[in-house]
Amino acid sequence: MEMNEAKLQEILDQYPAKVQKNRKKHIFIKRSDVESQQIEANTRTIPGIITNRGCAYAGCKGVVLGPIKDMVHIVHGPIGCGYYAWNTRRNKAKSDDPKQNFINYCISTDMQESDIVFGGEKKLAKVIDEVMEIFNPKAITLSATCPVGLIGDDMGAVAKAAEAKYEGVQVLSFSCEGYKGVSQSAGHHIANNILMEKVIGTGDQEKAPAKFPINLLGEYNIGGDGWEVERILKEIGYHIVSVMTGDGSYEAIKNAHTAELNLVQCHRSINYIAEMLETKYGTPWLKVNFIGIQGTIESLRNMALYFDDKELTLKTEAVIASELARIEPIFEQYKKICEGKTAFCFVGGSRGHHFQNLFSELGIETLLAGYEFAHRDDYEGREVIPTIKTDADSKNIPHYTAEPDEKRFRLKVSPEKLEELKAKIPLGQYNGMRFDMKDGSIIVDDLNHFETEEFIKALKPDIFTSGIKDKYVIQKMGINSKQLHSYDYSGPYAGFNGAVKFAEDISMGFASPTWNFITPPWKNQPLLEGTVTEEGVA
Ligand code: CFM
Repeated sequence: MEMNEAKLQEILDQYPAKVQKNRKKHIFIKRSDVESQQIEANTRTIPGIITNRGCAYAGCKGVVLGPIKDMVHIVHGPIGCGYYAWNTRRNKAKSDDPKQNFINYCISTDMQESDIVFGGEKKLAKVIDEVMEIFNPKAITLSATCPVGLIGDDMGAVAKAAEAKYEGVQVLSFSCEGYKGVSQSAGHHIANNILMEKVIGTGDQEKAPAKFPINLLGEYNIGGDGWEVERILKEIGYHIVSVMTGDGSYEAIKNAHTAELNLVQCHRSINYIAEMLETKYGTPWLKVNFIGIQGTIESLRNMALYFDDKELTLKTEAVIASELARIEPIFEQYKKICEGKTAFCFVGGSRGHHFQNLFSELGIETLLAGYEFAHRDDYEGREVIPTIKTDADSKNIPHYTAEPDEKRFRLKVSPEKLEELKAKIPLGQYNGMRFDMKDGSIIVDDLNHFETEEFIKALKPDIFTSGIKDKYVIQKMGINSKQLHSYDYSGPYAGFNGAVKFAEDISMGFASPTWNFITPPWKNQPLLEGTVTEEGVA
């Protein structure tokens, strides 16, 4: 069955009128014969609808701060919120100095009723003392959960007192209470602002120690993705100043100002820092996508165009050629299993788009895609940003504006060269998901469980890549289901090796005999429904 406006309406008709009016704005069928297709995004989920979103605290602590390995991250709140501090996201990290790698620890103030009634500041200060005694880190983050904001604990004051007590230790406080936004997206922004204001640029280095220095932004090393990207970049000859934030290091991030180019993988979670780095230090950012073989190749070639160095360009091509020669024969084998299949790809804020590359390389067509918490620009392209209205929810994010750094601001390329490059490569730019999808495919924002079931019944995809909350429901419907948040214990899926690993994993899913033991609901339900009336069958 194909989706069209009438069939979409049939699904929506099952909602109460008010809900239908709301959800209609979050769904559209791709058409290339119209110039723009606006979607509503980054707005509140209707209460009672089973959504897959997380909270602002999850976005701040869980996503952006958590992967920084040489800081201790303290969660101020009840122990339940510690779930997002518990490494379920699989952002891996290794360190040359094992005493400064705290990635495996989950630290919570474990607020109890008495702390809620009498205040939790003392308990937080005590936890900082314990952390200093046990781990002796150079820096600490404090992340607020909902009750902290509700009772009015002054975390900033506790952080300041701790900095006075432990000289040279930076203690950063993040007001990222879950309710500060409609999803984890607000938490990304809160974390970005404070990292930019208080960490980036505090290192003493004036110049990177090697040629072609870059920062890799929005790469969280899920299942080792960042390591695979680093492997390729290092082989070509790039110097990676810092990664934000997968396997990231506080010490390295302090010197991020020394890079000559910022790469942006997940723009949703980190485009704020990318923009501010350009304003403050004059360093442009390049949108990359290391998911998929062609995406990786294109990103590498764009980087070479930016640096415009003969040797680097030759090395880029040599690495691409040798990697392709190695992986293509294996990839082709998996392609035979995957070709002709169909997919739904619904993930947080950028993977719903990024992974479509890999699907199409394997001959799989994406019928439906979307994001949990993206903004309109992720669907429609970065140029729509000025037209996005700020609502009350976005005003919860403390404002921060970066200014050019008097000493360190330096244009990395001349304005003329920048314009010339912008015509060739995505500098300071990304396209929305809409542009890469076929006509007739469905784009859904904040897909919920009801719609998930309805779209599956209507389109019966062969594979559904999604998150933890939806994965098992889908699997029980008999659909090969792959989790793209933590990669179901597998990975990496980025770069050349990652593309092969992904192809292998989903092929295994297709070939599994498990599906013979599951009867999808529609096989037991009549496809046509009718009623007997006096006039006969209607
Ligand atoms: Fe960026 Fe991410 Fe994503 Fe994200 Fe996330 Fe994630 Fe994600 Mo899960 S930072 S927006 S908040 S790519 S944890 S590593 S997989 S929802 S699509």
